[in-house]
Amino acid sequence: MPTPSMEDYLERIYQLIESKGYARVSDIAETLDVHPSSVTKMVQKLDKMEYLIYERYRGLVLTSKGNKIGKRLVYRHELLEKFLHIIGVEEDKIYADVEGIEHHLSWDAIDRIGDVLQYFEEDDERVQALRDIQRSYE
Ligand SMILES: [Mn+2]
Repeated sequence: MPTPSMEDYLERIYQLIESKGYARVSDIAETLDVHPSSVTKMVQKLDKMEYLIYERYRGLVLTSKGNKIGKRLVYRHELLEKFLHIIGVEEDKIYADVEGIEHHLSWDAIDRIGDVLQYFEEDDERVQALRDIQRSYE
């Protein structure tokens, strides 16, 4: 199992490859706000664990195992953002909240949160009913 920090890297690498077609150490360092030497170290570790293949001058590619987990991690992040949004969390708090909780929930909890998200997405009246409760506390 990847550690929370490894999960952050795999999530970011997957996103970079999705959007740009490649993930360079410098891009990973910049978007995660860490020193490039830390990225190199972590990338070597992820290579050993067979999440990716890293070649110093050619960059890195995710293995199918790395790609699969990267995809799940991005899905999890996006699901939690949608969930916090629909339950009415202030927009400027959502990203940091997701970064804070995403590594600490079981996949079972993620799936159940997905159920609640679907429950609200299926019927806007449910969202409005929730807003009514929230307004009643103001
Ligand atoms: Mn994240």
